[in-house]
Amino acid sequence: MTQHPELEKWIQECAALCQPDKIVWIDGSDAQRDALRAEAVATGELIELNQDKLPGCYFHRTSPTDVARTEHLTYICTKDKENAGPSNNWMSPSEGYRRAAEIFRGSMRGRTMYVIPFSLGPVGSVFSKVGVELTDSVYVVLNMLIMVRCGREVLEVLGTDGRFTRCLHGKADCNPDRRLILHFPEDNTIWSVGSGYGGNVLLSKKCMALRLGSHFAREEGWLAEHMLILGVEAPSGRIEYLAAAFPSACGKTNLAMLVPPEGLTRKGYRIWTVGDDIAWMRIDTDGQLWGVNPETGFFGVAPGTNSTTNPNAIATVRRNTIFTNVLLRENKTVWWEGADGPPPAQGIDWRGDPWRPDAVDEKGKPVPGAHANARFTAPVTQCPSISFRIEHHHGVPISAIVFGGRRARLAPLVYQAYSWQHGVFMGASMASERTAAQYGKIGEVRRDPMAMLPFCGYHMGDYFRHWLQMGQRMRRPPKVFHVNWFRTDEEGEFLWPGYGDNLRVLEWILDRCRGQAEAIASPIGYLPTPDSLDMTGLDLSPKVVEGLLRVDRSEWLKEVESVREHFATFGDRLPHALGDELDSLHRRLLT
Ligand code: GTP
Ligand code: SPV
Ligand code: MN
Repeated sequence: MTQHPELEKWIQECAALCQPDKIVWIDGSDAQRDALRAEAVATGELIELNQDKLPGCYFHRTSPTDVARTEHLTYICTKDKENAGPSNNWMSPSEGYRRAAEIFRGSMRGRTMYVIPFSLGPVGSVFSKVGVELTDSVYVVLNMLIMVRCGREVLEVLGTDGRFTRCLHGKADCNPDRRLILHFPEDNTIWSVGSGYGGNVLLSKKCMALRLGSHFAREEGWLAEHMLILGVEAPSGRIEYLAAAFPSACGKTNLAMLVPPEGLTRKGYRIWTVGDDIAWMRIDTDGQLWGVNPETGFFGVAPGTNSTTNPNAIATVRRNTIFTNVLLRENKTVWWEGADGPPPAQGIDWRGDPWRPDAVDEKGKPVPGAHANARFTAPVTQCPSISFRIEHHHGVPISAIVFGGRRARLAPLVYQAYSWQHGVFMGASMASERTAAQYGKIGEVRRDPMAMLPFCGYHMGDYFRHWLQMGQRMRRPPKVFHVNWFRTDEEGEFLWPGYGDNLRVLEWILDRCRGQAEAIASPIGYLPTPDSLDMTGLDLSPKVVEGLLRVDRSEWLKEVESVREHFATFGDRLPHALGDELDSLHRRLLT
């Protein structure tokens, strides 16, 4: 199907290594997609869901040892170890290719190798980057058809000599001991073997759009970030856009699809969803930052999603959706913890075992029906709040950048940076409690700069420098903020209702960008005055509001020491400006 000799040669090399029985090109047509769905249902790779209730929807279970990204098996393979930095696992390119090739060799015998040409960003736009993923998983193909622009139109722009990222994926035996997710930025290549789970295998997503994307972005002077983008339409009709970086499973999808609460709906606010996970942002000819969502699908966390928390997500996943690792009900619909309605009396859990709501394990702990990191894959166009500008070649102008994480204590509901440089410091020092989106100890606080810890493909000291330089190149850089929806009281209950009510905070943020809302200067940044946040219709006591906005100096002094240790890990690649910001924060806390 291709006129591109280099692409053809690479496919032949990969085929020689993996030895598939046949090679099939993905053309992006509905007919081919339908045939692949039917084939996957026939082999049991997919289960067809109730087509009356969930038209076009399918269900897939990954292996129980393959349900989240495996960061400890993810490597950056640069010639010089230093360039991967302290936040990444490193392997030399030669060792990476050698070790992965041993696993790939012959692993596609009896299988088909699919060739998926795809574009991140609107095809033909200045943002667009082309990749080609080779995979032996139909599940991956069907997900990619939702997640990115695929097929013939991409091959056309690639022409006979266009640049593309080489993405090779093989399931092999899905054994964690024989699993590697390798990035070769110097070769524009990604190799992933031994997994069938989302972020490990949909190579357009974290692997290309972020780990390699961050390389492209630094070389070419733009930003590739783990951020949602949303537009807030004010009562006047003006739409302003924010980009927000929260670590995995910390609320990006939810915020991106926010539905205004009663009190603010009356004011006439409306939300437009641009993206829920990844933002690519460039400085346009007007000297301002403009961003796109390079993807076309949502790969969202299912548990906790219901008509109250995220009605737009519920409307989005009613059709043409692939559900992964949720609970299967007898009537071939799906359920997860925190879904609408009571749990079903019985069903088949994410492992494929019979399940009842009162099921407990050997230790007497309740057995969940869905995995905590169960996901839905759905086209963005099905979201009722989807922006009308998702195909716009310039993207949308970004007024504010928001950082956030899960902090039970410390960080107040919202605060604003004093400058771009202070904002970069806030991003570089942010931390969050670990979630189920990656393997590791849940709840442990870890530093996750710009929510990019697992996704920045090069030395993070250099990444911070790049952020600082971007600020200098912009005529009017976005204002920078930090939010925390997860502060708790002594009983461990969330102080803030979150979800739709987060719009109250966004309203303050955008008012600040226009120089309108009131604020008080505090040691950590500008804080809202208690009545500058619109709390109409919310029943929060003054004590709770005070609790949400409090800055505890002794806790922050401990934070300063902890950030100092974190910064020390970047050695002399940490820009001086960030050390200066830390010292300034320290001084402000002491006065
Ligand atoms: P990734 O797809 O892993 O990058 O995650 P994400 O950042 O898109 O997170 P998502 O929106 O899926 O939210 C993850 C979890 O956080 C869900 O269980 C939500 O219910 C919960 N959550 C989201 N927003 C809020 C909020 O405002 N308050 C509280 N308390 N929980 C929230
Ligand atoms: C995340 O973990 O941040 C996700 C899901 O968005 S994955 O695609 O697995 O990376
Ligand atoms: Mn994510």
